[in-house]
Amino acid sequence: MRTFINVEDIGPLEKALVEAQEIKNDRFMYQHLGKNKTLMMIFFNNSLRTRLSTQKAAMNLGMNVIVLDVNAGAWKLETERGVIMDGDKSEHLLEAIPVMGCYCDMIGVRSFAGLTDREYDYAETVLNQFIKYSGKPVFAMETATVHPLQAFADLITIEEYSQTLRAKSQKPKVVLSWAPHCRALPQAVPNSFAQWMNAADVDFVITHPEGYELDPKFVGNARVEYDQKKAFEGADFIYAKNWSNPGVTNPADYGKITSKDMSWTVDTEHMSWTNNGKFMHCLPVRRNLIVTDDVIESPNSIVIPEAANREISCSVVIKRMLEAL
Ligand code: AN0
Ligand code: CP
Repeated sequence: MRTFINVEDIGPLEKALVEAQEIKNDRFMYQHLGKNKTLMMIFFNNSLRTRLSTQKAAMNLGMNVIVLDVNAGAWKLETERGVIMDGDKSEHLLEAIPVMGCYCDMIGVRSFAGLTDREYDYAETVLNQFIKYSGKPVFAMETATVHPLQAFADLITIEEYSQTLRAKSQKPKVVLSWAPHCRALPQAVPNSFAQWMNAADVDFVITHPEGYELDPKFVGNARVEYDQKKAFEGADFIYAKNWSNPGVTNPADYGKITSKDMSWTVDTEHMSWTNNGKFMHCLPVRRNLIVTDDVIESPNSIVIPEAANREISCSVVIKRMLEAL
């Protein structure tokens, strides 16, 4: 595997899930693969889980790890070509990337959407420059439009909590629900979640206020239900997330907050509509905007085991990349 961006990159999901459980049972079984290999993690944005779980996964696999926070100590980077660089940016990404590639065997990139230029964000301009100019395998640690390490961890978690249903040959009903937020957030998490759920063996529904339609390439064949209550009925998993307006129905709304409707906050009444459903969120989460204290603290909240599975999803991804070096 040379890149990890979309669900197709991991190949058959059943195989990836078996590998995930194998690694979860013995996290150090592939320790020999990473000997004398170096992972470079590059952060253009903040992180808690991705930073820690990716480093942990790489260490489990015997790798050395270098972490660069671009905005904390590196030269400010220009990303556009053709710019006269007489401002505060001392270095161009087009030199910085191949230089970074010289010092490692594999690169993880976190670079969020700017949320001002839809075309630039959806072209994955920064990620694609890393792929093109670093000369190394590259995986997304949340880029402009995708967060596949999260979606893979979410799938692992859903499968772990679906064993009773699977034993009865039933599919879990999984609902991705928009929820209100005070800041404009990217669409990467819901995009990848939708892409992975469409590929998985689940009954998948997306619910959000009108105007918040995700990009059709991620929605695929998913059912979109604008009535949140109808969507939640009979759900086994509620996956809450805010995203800013994707600009699909109205391009001028791209990256904007066009609803702050607090009736979408997931509370105990919302959860009572479900089939004793589990509550999921990628974290970080703002309580009492996305979800109430009661719901996130309830026994049905699986946000912590979900976060724990980030180490597992990342271990599978790095292992596959090491095998292909
Ligand atoms: C980011 C987002 O919504 O994409 C990261 C989530 C993993 N969240 C925030 O910026 C709060
Ligand atoms: N879920 C997730 O990616 O969290 P961080 O932004 O803390 O890495």
